[in-house]
Amino acid sequence: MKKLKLLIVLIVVATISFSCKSDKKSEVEKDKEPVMAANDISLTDVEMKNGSEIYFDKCAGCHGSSRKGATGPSLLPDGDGKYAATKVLGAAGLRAFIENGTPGGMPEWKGIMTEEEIELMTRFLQAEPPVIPPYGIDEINSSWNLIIPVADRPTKPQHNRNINNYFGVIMRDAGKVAVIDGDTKEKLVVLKTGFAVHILRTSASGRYIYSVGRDGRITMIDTYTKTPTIVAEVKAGFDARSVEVSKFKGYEDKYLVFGGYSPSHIAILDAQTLEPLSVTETKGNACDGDKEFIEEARVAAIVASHTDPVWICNVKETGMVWIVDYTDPRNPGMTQIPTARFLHDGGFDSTGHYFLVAANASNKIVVIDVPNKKLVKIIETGIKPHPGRGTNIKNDLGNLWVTSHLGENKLSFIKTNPGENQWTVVKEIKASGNGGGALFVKSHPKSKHLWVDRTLNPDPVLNSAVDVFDIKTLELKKTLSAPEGVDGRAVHFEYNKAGNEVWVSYFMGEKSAIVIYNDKTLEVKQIIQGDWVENPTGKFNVYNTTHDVY
Ligand code: DHE
Repeated sequence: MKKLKLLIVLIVVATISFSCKSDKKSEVEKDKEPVMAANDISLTDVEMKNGSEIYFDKCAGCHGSSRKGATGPSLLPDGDGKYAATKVLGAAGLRAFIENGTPGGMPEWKGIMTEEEIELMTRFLQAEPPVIPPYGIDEINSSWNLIIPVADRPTKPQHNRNINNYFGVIMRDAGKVAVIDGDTKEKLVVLKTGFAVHILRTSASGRYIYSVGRDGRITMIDTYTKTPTIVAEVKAGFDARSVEVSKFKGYEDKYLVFGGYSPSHIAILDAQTLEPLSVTETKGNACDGDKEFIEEARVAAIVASHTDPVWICNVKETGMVWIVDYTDPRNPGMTQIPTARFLHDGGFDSTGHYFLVAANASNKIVVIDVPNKKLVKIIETGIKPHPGRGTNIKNDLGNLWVTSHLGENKLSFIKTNPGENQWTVVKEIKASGNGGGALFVKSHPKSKHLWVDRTLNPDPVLNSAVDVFDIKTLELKKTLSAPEGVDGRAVHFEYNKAGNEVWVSYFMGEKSAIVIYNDKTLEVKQIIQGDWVENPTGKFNVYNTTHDVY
C-alpha cells in the first residue's frame, strides 16, 4: 500500500510538472508501460498521469482536487455516504454522466473530450484518487523566478501607447496571454504564461498584469517595456483560479494575493518581484456549524478593497468569507465571516463599500460590508448564481447589482442603495430561449446596455449568441449571433476604457475570435482573428480592472 501511495505521489508530481510544459492537454498519450492495478481497475502509469491531467483540467473545478466533491458530487471509488460509489456507477454509468452532462449544470463533454479521453475517465474515476503532495512556502520559493529585477526595469513607459486601454486576453488552451492595444486594436505580444490561464488582474498603478492558471502559476507582465514583457513567475500551488493585488492608498503595487484550489491556501507575495512572503491554509469548519471540518477548502474569488488595506477572499467549501488585512503581510490579520456554501465568484456594488458573492450550492448571494467586516444579508436568487464579478446598473428601481444563473434562465437585480428594498431582488427577467448556462453579465457606467452570455447552455444557437438588454426598461434589445466567419461559444465581456465598445470572446469552435461591438449601435466594429487567437476566454481592460469598473 505504501509503495502504491508513493507511486501515486510520483505520478501527481510528474503530472504537475508536465502540466507546466504542455500546451495542449487534450491528447491522450499512448503507452506500453506495465499495468498498475488500483481498486481492481487497471490503469498504466501513463494512463493515470493522463487521467489526472484531464481531471485537473476539466473536472477538479467542480468535483474538487481530491475528488471529494464541491459544487459537483464526490467521485470516490467507494462513495462518501452521500453520493454513489464510482465503482457502483461503473464505466457505463460514468460514461452517461460524462457524455450527457446533468441538468444541475455539468456540461456534456461528448464532442469536447475525445472518445479515448472519455473511456479513460470512466476507469480513472473508479480508481483511488491520487494523493496530493505538500506544497508550502519552501516549494513556492523554489519555483520563484525573478526574470528582470526591479532595478533593471524602466522607470517610465518606453512607448507612447495608452496603457490604460490595453487589454490582456487569455488564450486558455494555449496557455498564453495576448496584450492588445485597445486604441489601435494591434496585438502587441502573445506571451506563454502557464497551463489554462484563468484570470488576469492588474496592479493598482495599472503597470503590471498578473495571470494565474489552473497550474497555480502566476506570471507578471510589465507594460512599460516597448513590448510587454514577463518579468517574474512563480508557482504558488498546483491548481488555482484567482489572484489580486493591494489597491489601498499607500500599498499600490506592493503585495499580491494568490488563492489556491490545491493546496487550499492563501499565499501573499511581493507584487514587485513575486517573492513569497507568507502562506495560510484555509481548511477549517464549515459556516453552518462546527460539525464539519473541511480539509479541501478552496479559495475562489478574491477582490481588493479600495477603502481599506484588505482583500476579500472567499473560501468555497467552508462558506467563510475571509477579510485579509495585508498591512503585515508575513503575519496577515484574518477575519472569518460565516456565510453560505459554496462561495464562488462576485464583485463590488457601485460604491465599492459592499461585496456581493455567489454561494452557488445554496442558490444565494451573500452581501458583505467590507469596511465594517460584517455580513449584511444572504439573498436567495435562483439556481446556481454565476455573476462573474456581476455588474452595476442604475434605473428607476435604484442602483442594481446584477447576477446571471447557471442553473436556470434568470437574471436577478439586487437593489444596493439605501432605502426601501435595499439588498432585495427587485426584478427578475429571462434571457432569450430556454435553460441556464449563463456565465457572465456586463455593463459600464457610461452604457445604456446590459450584456449577457449563455456559454454553457447546451443549445448551440443560444451558446453562440449574446443578449443585450436596455438598462432602463430591462427589455431585450437584441440577440447578437456569432458574426460570419466566427464560431464557437460566446463567453465573457469587457468594455474599453471609454465605455463605448464591448469585446466578446468566441472559443471552443473552429473559428476562434474576439469580436468588438460598438456598444451604442450594437454593430460589429472589428473582428480580431488569426493563428494566435486560440480559444480566447477572459479579457481584462487595464483601466477597468484596476478601478473595478463593472
Ligand atoms: Fe472561471 C472567474 C472558478 C470554469 C472563465 N472562475 C472565476 C472565479 C473563480 C472561477 C473562482 C473568480 C475569480 C475572481 O474573481 O477572483 N471557473 C472556476 C471553476 O472552478 C470552474 C467552474 C471550473 C474549472 O475547472 O475551472 C470555472 N471559468 C470556467 C470556464 O470554463 C471558463 C468559461 C473558461 C476557462 O477559463 O476555462 C471560465 N472564470 C472565467 C473568467 C473569469 C472567471 C473569464 C473572470 C471573470 C471576471 O470578469 O472577473
